[in-house]
Amino acid sequence: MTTPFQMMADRKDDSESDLGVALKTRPKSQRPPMYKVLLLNDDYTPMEFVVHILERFFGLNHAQAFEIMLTVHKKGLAVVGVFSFEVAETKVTQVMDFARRHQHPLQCTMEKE
Ligand code: TYC
Repeated sequence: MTTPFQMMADRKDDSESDLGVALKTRPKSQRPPMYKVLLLNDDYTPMEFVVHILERFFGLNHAQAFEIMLTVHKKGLAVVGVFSFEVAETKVTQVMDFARRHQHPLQCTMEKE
């Protein structure tokens, strides 16, 4: 026969049961993957053109755009924003089309964060 005392002794407390299960069955993350948009340096694209692109397609003010352009110029590349796949792809296409139309070799790419 099981006594009430034994039944209480067999019950798992919250830290043993609930929390343990919660950790093992962690719900799948709902957040979609995000993509970094990268701007690459080259020797020919004018600095003012890059600043204009950063203002026009990435909504940066002049000071922010100039700072990121200088980072790309000095370091070789910089992340100019992080977006959903579709938005990142659109930004890359806009930049590449605009650069090609103006005959500058500027390169813009994206990579999963
Ligand atoms: N390096 C270029 C120059 O000296 C400027 C430049 C900056 C080009 C950033 C591309 O993504 C770039 N005119």
